[in-house]
Amino acid sequence: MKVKRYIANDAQEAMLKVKAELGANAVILHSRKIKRPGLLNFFKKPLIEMVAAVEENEKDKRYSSKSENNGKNENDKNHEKKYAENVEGSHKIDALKKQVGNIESLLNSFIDKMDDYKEEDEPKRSVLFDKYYNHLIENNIEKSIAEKIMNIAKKQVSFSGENEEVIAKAIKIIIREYLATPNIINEDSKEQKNIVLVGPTGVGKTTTLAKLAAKFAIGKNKSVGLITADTYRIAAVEQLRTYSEILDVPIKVIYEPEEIQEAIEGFRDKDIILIDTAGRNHRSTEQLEEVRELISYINNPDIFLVISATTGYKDIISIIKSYDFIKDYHLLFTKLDEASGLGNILNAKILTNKKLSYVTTGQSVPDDIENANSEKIANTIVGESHE
Ligand SMILES: Nc1nc2c(ncn2[C@@H]2O[C@H](COP(=O)(O)OP(=O)(O)OP(=O)(O)O)[C@@H](O)[C@H]2O)c(=O)[nH]1
Ligand SMILES: [Mg+2]
Repeated sequence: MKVKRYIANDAQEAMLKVKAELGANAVILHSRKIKRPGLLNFFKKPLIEMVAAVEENEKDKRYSSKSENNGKNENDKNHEKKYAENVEGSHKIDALKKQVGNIESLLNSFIDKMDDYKEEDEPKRSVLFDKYYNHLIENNIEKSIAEKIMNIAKKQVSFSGENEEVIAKAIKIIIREYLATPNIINEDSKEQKNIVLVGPTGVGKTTTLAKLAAKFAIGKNKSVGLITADTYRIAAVEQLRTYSEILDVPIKVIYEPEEIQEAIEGFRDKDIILIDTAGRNHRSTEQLEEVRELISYINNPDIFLVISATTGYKDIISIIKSYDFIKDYHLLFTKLDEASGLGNILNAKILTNKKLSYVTTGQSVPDDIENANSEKIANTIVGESHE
């Protein structure tokens, strides 16, 4: 690893120096303001000291991830198509819903009583029930949650008789109720919104931030400002800067958590401020402490914990645990197009009891984002037919 120290007039100039010499994959280890030497310079703007490092062979790896992503694009299209088909399917389900409207209120009362449910009251599970139970497991729903869902659905069958359509419908309603009503950003709020995306590395925070910026700035004609606290990789700043140029929304880069206050102050005329953070290893308490510190400087932040729908259950638990220092946040799921099943959305929702918000379904900025829709997710999990 090559480590170098740079002094520059401002952060941007320092970044340029690092980039020119160490390349886009350089990692900023440290940056701080320093006083200019000499008495006469005492009142002048401070200089920036930046220490950066790069893996010696890192430059060669720069393009490999790009070609991988291109490969993914084809896949994305297929998954997106599948997802789109499920949307179409949801219209059919709407019609079905009317026919079995009374099931719904019945099930809701079961969900309320679910925690009193006693295992020994269970009738034996039939082949059809086993099939649906297995289907839920295959879609990454955690075992105990799948058990609960099937137990509630079973009650329904004792009213309606064992009929595949009724079971499927019942399961969809139960899942939908568990997922509850998502809560998206109210872009018409009179107060300025300070939106912060946090989460593990590589889940899609920056891409999602750009999608949201486009949604608000172009789609809703709001004034938007971007702030990035991710200065660990030069490429990360460049990534957001590129979006900022394309979308014509201003961007501010901060190097220390406390600088966020000044950056927000500078955006006081904006309706919405979107704040990107560096991907944090949820197993590193030190890295998480920085997130905690950053958030502590923001008034009324709207925090979104970004999780990839492809994450395994064990990691979901560990991610959720490591972010439990944040009292209030929303869940934002990415990469639905790549997930083998959407069960982890349900698992995370039940584990956290936080509201769902948006989901992302591909790499395209700004298109591949939508408001989370509990019914659509439930329909996707259960599917149309299992014959
Ligand atoms: N298939 C798919 N890929 C996505 C989605 N969202 C983001 N990506 C891709 O995931 C990769 C990482 O995205 P970033 O936005 O850089 O992720 P990040 O969380 O900001 O990463 P760090 O800042 O390094 O923690 C990129 O290749 C994105 O194109 C999505 O919904 N579906
Ligand atoms: Mg990022």
